[in-house]
Amino acid sequence: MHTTVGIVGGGPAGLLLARLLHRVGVDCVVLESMTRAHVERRQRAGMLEQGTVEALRAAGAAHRLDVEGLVHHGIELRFDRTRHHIDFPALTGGRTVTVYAQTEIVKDLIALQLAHGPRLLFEARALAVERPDSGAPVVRFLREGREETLVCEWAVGCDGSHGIARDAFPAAAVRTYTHDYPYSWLGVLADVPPSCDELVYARHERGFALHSMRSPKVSRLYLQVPNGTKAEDWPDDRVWDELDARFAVDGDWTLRRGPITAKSVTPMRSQVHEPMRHGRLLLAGDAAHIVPPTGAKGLNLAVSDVRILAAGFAELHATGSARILDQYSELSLQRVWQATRFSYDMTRMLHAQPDGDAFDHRMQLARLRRITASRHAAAELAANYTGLPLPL
Ligand code: RFL
Ligand code: PHB
Repeated sequence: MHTTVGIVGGGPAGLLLARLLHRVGVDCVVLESMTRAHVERRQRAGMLEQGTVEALRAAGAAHRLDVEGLVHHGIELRFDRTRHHIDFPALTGGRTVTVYAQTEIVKDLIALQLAHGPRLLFEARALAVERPDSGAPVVRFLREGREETLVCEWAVGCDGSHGIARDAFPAAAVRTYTHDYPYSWLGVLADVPPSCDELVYARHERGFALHSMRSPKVSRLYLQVPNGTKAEDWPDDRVWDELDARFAVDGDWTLRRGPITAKSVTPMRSQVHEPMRHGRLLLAGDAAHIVPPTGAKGLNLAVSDVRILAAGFAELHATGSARILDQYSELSLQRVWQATRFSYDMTRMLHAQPDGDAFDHRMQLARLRRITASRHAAAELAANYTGLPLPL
């Protein structure tokens, strides 16, 4: 099999890249190791930056998003039993964010791709990317028990944090930066209307809690839990009681309870692999970097990588110049490190330290009070949360 751009991984990064390339006439093939049903069911992100929404529109993949997506004008920070609204449009010159589940983005992109191309192969597991230094990298993959090859002009690894594309970088050419956090998130999905209009990020001595949503009928909630926690140790009543304790405020507010339909534990890690390009192999999304979910940046970063890549391939196709592709790693990493910093700061500011460090606790409160007291401090949070500009 031959193509111009061989894409490993059919998550949001790979699928969106394929769509954007198809729109500018660049041929590509997407190899996805899992089944369509599996990819469409994986519960992940929910909060989209404005630039992410614009990229999905540019890809012609926002018809349902524009109808069902919930536009949010801010978030709530909750601490000391008090609620504080951070008004994004007022602080950023009109920017907003949109709640629309990653599962729905993936469904929309898959439906488009299966109807209009380019080629998308499920249950096609890439084994290795070979010869990234040559003008024709090769992806070896396994399909229906047989090994096949995809010969391309460029290969893009969009295969997530456990992918194989990265392994094709020579060890001496890569530097990996990692920070592990001493806590995880227990996430639940519940068939109950959200108890709030905007996302609530709550800092509490018992630990962090987040109230998010998937639709007017479905709530998504998270609790900080110790590393190593098993979801089975958290029966539904315990989850709701703990959420109640952490979201408690002085004044009127009640958390609605409903049937929990999914429960999972996610560890928290920041990791960046540099560079994001080696020869004709480029990495995008979680394959190159992961952030803790507190800043809602993972999916948005995957999309910004893809926007830069798509601009690079469009330029190459139209003019023969690889100027943007040659700068891809530096351009993307600027934004990656800013999002890594923001996610780290949000995480550190909102989670209880397991060793109960009293000084740390006071620092967290001082940071939160500064954000709610100073327009400048709030504007800095709002600018990062709604998304920094693309460095293009
Ligand atoms: P994905 O989504 O992991 O997709 C990678 C795809 O590659 C496939 N694959 C392979 N295919 C072929 N051959 C191989 N050898 C392969 N190896 C892997 C996989 O099956 C998969 O389909 O990476 P991508 O596309 O880079 O997208 C990244 C996002 O999924 C991720 O950053 C976000 O979900 C992170 N995230 C959030 N991001 C946000 O922007 N806003 C949020 O609100 C947000 N909340 C979250 C999150 C992630 C979470 N978890 C579970 C980690 C909340 C949570 C709880
Ligand atoms: C989610 O809705 O899953 C979500 C929203 C915001 C975050 C993390 C997760 O910061």
